[in-house]
Amino acid sequence: MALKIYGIPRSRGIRNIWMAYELGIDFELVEVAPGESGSRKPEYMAINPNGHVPFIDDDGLVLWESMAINLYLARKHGGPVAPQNVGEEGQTMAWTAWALTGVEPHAAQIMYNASMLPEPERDPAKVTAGLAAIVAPLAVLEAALAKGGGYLVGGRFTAADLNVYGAVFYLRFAPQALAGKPAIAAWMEACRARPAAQKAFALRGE
Ligand SMILES: N[C@@H](CCC(=O)N[C@@H](CS)C(=O)NCC(=O)O)C(=O)O
Repeated sequence: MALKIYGIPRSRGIRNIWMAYELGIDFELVEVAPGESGSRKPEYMAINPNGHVPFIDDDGLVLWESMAINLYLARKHGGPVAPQNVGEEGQTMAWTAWALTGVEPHAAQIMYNASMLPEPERDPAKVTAGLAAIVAPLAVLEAALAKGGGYLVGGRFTAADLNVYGAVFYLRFAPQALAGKPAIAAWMEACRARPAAQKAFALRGE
């Protein structure tokens, strides 16, 4: 088996597992937990000096960054999830960069401070700030989905949707952020209902 995905389903690795299932490719999941018990161990840092998961080794080609990995896998294996032309490729890269810069930092701040951190370490002011910062990007996403027939690129589910979903998904800890956003709600439901998504999230028991 050529492709190895390092990480666990309860990490950003879920994005790559989902993509591998979308593409119908075989992979080996090498379970490395985030942090001291896994991704910060010297033997793992030797292959990914960032100390993060996910990470892939595709027959000797190594990559980190979950969303870049998805772009690579889609480009390599093709099919409807992949960009079909240079225009779609540009749009997919734009949505991916947008998710990473405009959504993920705020959504992660909300997720950590609303739920993931031990209670004494949570800062409600950071949730409030994150919610304020996410208003404008979510308005952009809502309008794009309403205009694009429910998906971001080419009127069908693609790597752009998977990558953006990967960041917007963090807002499940603050459902008020998504209130009054029917296009986003329908899109999230459609993404999550995909057989590949169900198979991936089942690995998390979800
Ligand atoms: N931008 C990176 C972020 C990777 C990242 O921060 N991963 C987390 C797990 S979701 C991690 O490995 N944290 C453990 C650590 O930094 O020690 C990506 O999307 O792959």
